[in-house]
Amino acid sequence: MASDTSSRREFLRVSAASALALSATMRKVMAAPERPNIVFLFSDDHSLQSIGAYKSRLQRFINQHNITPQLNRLADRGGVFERSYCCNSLCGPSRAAILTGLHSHANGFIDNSSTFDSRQWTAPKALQASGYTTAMIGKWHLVSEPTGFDHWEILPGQGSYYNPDFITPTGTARRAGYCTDLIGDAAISWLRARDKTKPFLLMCQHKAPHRPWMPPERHLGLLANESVPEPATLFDDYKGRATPASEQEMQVGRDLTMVSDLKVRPPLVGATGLAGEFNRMTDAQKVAWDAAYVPRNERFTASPPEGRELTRWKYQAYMKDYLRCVKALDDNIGRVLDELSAQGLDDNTVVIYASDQGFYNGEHGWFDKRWMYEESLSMPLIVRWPDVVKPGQRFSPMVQNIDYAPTLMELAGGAAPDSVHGKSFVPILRGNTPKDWRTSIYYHYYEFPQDHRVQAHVGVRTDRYKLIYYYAVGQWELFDLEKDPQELLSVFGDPAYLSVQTTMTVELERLRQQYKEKPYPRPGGN
Ligand code: SGN
Ligand code: CA
Repeated sequence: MASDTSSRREFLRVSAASALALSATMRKVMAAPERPNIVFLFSDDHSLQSIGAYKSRLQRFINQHNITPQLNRLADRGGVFERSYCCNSLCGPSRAAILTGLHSHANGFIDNSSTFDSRQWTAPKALQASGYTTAMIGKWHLVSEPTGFDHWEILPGQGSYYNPDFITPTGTARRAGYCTDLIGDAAISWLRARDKTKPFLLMCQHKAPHRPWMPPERHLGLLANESVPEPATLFDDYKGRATPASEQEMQVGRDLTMVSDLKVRPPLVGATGLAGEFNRMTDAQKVAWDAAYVPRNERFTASPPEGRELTRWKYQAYMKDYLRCVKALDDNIGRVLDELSAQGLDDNTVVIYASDQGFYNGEHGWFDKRWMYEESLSMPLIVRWPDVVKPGQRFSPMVQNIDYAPTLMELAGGAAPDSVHGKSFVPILRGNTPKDWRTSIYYHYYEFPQDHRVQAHVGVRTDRYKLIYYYAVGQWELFDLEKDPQELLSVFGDPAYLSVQTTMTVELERLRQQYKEKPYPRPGGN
């Protein structure tokens, strides 16, 4: 009997144990998959040409000088979107499109004088409501206060590079240090202090490398003795295009005249404006700056360049400072990636890197953005998602910033409302591009004449062609991107392109209807 009892006891013990084990397995099988954390690393005006992971005229130079090792690391372990575009190449409008998934006319933030209507649906609000803990750190630029975030600390407007102010729900305070590093610090502090019972969304948004391209002290000497390769179009004559291209005010040679742009004191010939930035510097910072920039200043003063040589001189000054700011940005991308690793979060965190739009690094003779031409239409987009995105993958379907909100929703196990214009690119990340994925994108830029006199325009881009309409002046451009990737010769009106022109014009109208775009304004307003 004794043995009977003990074997019965043993049976009960074993069955109870296996029941427990089974229920644990069942729970695992039946539970919804764990929702990933999302880290959205973002920057301002970061061109594809200045990222080593993107093929470009500058790729070799960037990698030779190790400007973006951390972004390259992210790209090597994740995937790179090669056709990623904005819908309106300006700061606030791009950010509003990202949050809402809507084109500018529908989210109401059409240019930098708009105020974001924070009553509307945004992806961060929806993620927060679904149980994510959410944070917004850095450049916001949407005027109204952030909503949908458990934690936020933002720069006022454009913010400052040195000793910037930050606004938080409790007020505004100046922080000592360099803006890009301070945003990195704040992101890391939040990652450490966050509510660890919830999945998280961290939006870490840098000011760099926005004008006036002020590098940190540690990178002031970077590239000092190098010569940055010039673009083939540095001396573009703007022939072969509609008139707006020749009427802008964003030429490196002619329009980069501010002391803060060129860092020469006393002012460069024709220089205007002294940036408030210099006034925020400590004495020690000013000494470091003088040490770095006095030689540039002296060389300039001793034999001031003229004509094309002046353009070349300004191009070098601009590009070196731009790339020094990119280097500091890259340092801080790396710091956040290291923090994720240190917390053991790599496997279940989707890391996205993007910038609000691309930028001209001297192409067409320009700095700034705004145009629907390739350099400013393009946005860098790199996504790391272990076990889903194959390391080193390159994606070619066309995606747009209106797709980010639905993508964040799908990553978090939800979906964006039907009214949203964008589409989730999660299927693309998984390697299953939907058969009906878009074959054209719609674009609308509004802000004229502010800052750089770029005429308002709408346009459509397909795989091979781009049609642009400057509606206030009634002019068109059509580019064959395969034959003319630099967009130097519009073929609008060329009989050989008549059928392409018709197809593209019809497609532009179709997209305007699909997105319920507003009619073109009548000349003279209203
Ligand atoms: C500032 C810059 C412009 C830039 C706009 C918009 N001038 O006004 O060059 O186009 O911001 O940039 S600066 O002298 O103040 O630097 S955006 O990225 O915020 O849209
Ligand atoms: Ca910008």
